[in-house]
Amino acid sequence: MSTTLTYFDFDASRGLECRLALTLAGVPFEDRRINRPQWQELKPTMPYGALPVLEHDGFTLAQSNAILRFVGQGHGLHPKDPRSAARHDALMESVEDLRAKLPGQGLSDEEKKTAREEFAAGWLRQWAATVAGELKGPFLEGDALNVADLKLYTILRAFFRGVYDHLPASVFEGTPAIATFYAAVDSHPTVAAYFEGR
Ligand SMILES: N[C@@H](CCC(=O)N[C@@H](CS)C(=O)NCC(=O)O)C(=O)O
Repeated sequence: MSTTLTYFDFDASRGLECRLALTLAGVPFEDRRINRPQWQELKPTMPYGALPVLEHDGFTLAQSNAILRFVGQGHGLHPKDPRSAARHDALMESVEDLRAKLPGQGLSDEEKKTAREEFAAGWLRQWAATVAGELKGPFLEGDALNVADLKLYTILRAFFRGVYDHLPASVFEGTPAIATFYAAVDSHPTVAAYFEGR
C-alpha cells in the first residue's frame, strides 16, 4: 500500500485539509511538498493542472473535495446516510465558493478594504449563518469529527489567524457556533498534534 499527497510547501488551504484528513484517518502517506519551479514542470502532467493530487496504489485523484470524500468514505469520516453525506458535500462546496468569491485579486489595498468590508457584511454573513445552522455542535454531526469539518476548519483557520487583510475573525461574532466549532477542532488531539512543532 502506498499513498502520496502532492501539494505546495505550506500548511493551509486545500493541501492542509487533505493532509489533516489522511492524518485523522490514520493513513501513512508521503507528504510530497513541491516548490514553484518544480510546479512549473509538474503542472502539465497533473490532472486538471492543479494541486492537491492524491496517488493511492496506482489510483490518481485530483480535486480537494473528491480526495476528502474518498478518504472519508474509506475510513468512516464521511456519513453513510445519503442525506447526511449530501449535507457534508454541500458544506465542502460552499468552502470552495468562499475561496472563489473572496475579493482581493488585482485590487489596491484601499479597493480591497472596501470590497472585503462589503463582502463581510453581505455574502460572508449569509454563509456564516448557513454554516452555523448546519453545525449540530460542536462539529457538523455532533461529537464525531469528519472530513467536512476539516475543510471548514481549514478555511476558518485562515480567518482566525488573521491571514486575510480587512477580514478579522470578528466577522464571525454574530455566529458563536462557528467560534465554538473552530476551538473544538483546533484542540482535537489529532489536529493539535499535527501542528505541534510546525
Ligand atoms: N477545484 C480544485 C482547485 C485546485 C486549485 O486551484 N489548487 C491551487 C492551489 S490551492 C493550485 O494548484 N494552484 C496552482 C495552479 O493552478 O497553477 C480543488 O478543489 O482541488
